[in-house]
Amino acid sequence: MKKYILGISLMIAVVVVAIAACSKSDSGSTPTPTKPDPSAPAPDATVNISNFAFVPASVTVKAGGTVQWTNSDSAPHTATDLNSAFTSGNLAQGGKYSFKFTTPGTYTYHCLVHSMMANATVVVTQ
Ligand SMILES: [Cu+2]
Repeated sequence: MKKYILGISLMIAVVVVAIAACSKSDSGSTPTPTKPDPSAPAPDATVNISNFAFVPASVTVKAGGTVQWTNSDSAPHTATDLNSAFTSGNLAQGGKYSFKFTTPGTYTYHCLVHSMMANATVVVTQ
């Protein structure tokens, strides 16, 4: 009888140790956040292309500021200025494009692939 109890408690001890080891390895495998590329300057404004829309539809930067677009859709998109000041070319999903705006003004742009996508703007202040 004593042997039986000893065996049970030993099994419980093994299970407890296994659970402890498991939860320990879980906390150890917490994914580290992806670090931004240190060689790329941080954008002054970002635009997400998502669900066939530029989000936000208008961003404002100071002259000399950089805007970065990221395509979150599986469909390809472009960010193309109506007056040809800039164009991203086709961005695949996850693709990024940055443009540095040196001249103040309002830049209206659209997607060359999807004419039904609403225009968006970049406002560049002095
Ligand atoms: Cu598009």
